[in-house]
Amino acid sequence: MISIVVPVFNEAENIQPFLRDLEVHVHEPHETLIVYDFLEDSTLPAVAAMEPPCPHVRLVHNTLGKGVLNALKAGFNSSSGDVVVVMMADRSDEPKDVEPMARLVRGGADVVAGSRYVKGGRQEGGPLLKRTLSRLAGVSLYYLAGLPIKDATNNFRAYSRRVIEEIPIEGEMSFALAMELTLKAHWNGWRVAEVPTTWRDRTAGQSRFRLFAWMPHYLKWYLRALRKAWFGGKVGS
Ligand SMILES: Nc1nc2c(ncn2[C@@H]2O[C@H](COP(=O)(O)OP(=O)(O)OP(=O)(O)O)[C@@H](O)[C@H]2O)c(=O)[nH]1
Ligand SMILES: [Mg+2]
Repeated sequence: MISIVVPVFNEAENIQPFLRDLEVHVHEPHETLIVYDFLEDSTLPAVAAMEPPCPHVRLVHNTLGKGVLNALKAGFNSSSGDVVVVMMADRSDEPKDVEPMARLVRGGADVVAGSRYVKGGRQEGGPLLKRTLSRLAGVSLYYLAGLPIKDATNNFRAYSRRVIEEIPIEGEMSFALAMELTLKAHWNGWRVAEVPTTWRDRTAGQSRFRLFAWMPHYLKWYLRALRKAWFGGKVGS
């Protein structure tokens, strides 16, 4: 089964079309874990109001603490699939890519990234600075650190069960989680792969991405990756 982990924060406007679209594109057995932080979240009544009800949906209350990283951890803890896909509720990620990503995991990859920076992948919209830094990070880690994918920062990813169960998460906040898990899997010698994807900026609801507050978290993993590649496995691991 594929567990699709979706963190949500007041996604009332997006959640219904998001879930309907997912059901159109994901035919394999799956569960969709909608992870919310607080009972007043506007996403909850919007899910409850779906007629007919959306199948395969489970609401998960994140009680580990506020924020996306805790929400993702809570989703991982409640997931039971052999493949765990992280996806956003704001319709930025393409549901049609979920099955091809899961297929690669089942074929032996431990991390499969939805990749905007390869042929066939695209990024549409979003703040220029964020886009530029993300692309620079991804492409430079590919060429300078030997990471076998070009998109290090996109959180649209499929993970194998052993990534979820065996890789300890050190990060304390932010979406740098995708980078942390991907690098650690790579350092373990596990297979990391990518599929082209198109990321589109949200058209409804509000972004909560905190570029400057989260930058140090991304930078920490970025520098660790360069140190490892240049000075060997023991430094800064
Ligand atoms: N549970 C939980 N989910 C969150 C939180 N912040 C954001 N999310 C959800 O995480 C997903 C991505 O959040 P966004 O704020 O769109 O951030 P992003 O997609 O990385 O960045 P942009 O879309 O470029 O702004 C969405 O589904 C949000 O609803 C949070 O504090 N808690
Ligand atoms: Mg978003």
